[in-house]
Amino acid sequence: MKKTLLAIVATAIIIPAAIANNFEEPADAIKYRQSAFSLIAYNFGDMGAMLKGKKPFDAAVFSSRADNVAALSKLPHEGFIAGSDKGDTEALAKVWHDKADFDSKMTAFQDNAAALAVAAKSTDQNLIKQAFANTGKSCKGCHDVYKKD
Ligand code: ASC
Repeated sequence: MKKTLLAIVATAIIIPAAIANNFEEPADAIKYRQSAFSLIAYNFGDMGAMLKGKKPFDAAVFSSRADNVAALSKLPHEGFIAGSDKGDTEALAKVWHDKADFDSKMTAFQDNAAALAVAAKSTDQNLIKQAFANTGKSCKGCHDVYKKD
C-alpha cells in the first residue's frame, strides 16, 4: 500500500517534467506552437475589432476572448524545443541563442494576457484598452526580435 502511494506521488512529480518534451519531432513542436499562436491571433484579433469599432463591443464576448487568450498564452512556449529552429517556421535562431530573454518576454506576454482577462471583467474602457495595448505590445515586442518578417 505504502509503495503504491509512493509510486503515485513520484509519478505526479515526474510527469510535469516529462510533458515538457513530449514531441516526437521538431516539426510536431513547430505545428503545436503555430496552432496555439493562430488561436491566440483569432481571439485577440476579434477583441481588436471590437475596440477599433469594426464591430459592436460586446462585454461578454470580449471577456470570453480575453479568457481564451490568457489560457492560450501559456501554450506556445512548450513548442520552442531545441532543434525546432529548422523547418517550416518563422522563428529565428535567436530564440535559442537568447533563450533567457525570449523566455522572459513570453512570461511578460502571459502576465499581460492575464491582466487583460481581469480588466475585461471591469466596465472601465480605458483600463481595458490599456491592458489590450500592453498585450499587443508583448506580441509585437517579441515578433520584432524573434520572428522573420
Ligand atoms: C494580433 C496578431 C499579432 C499581434 C500583433 C500586435 O492580432 O495576429 O501578431 O496582434 O500585431 O501588435
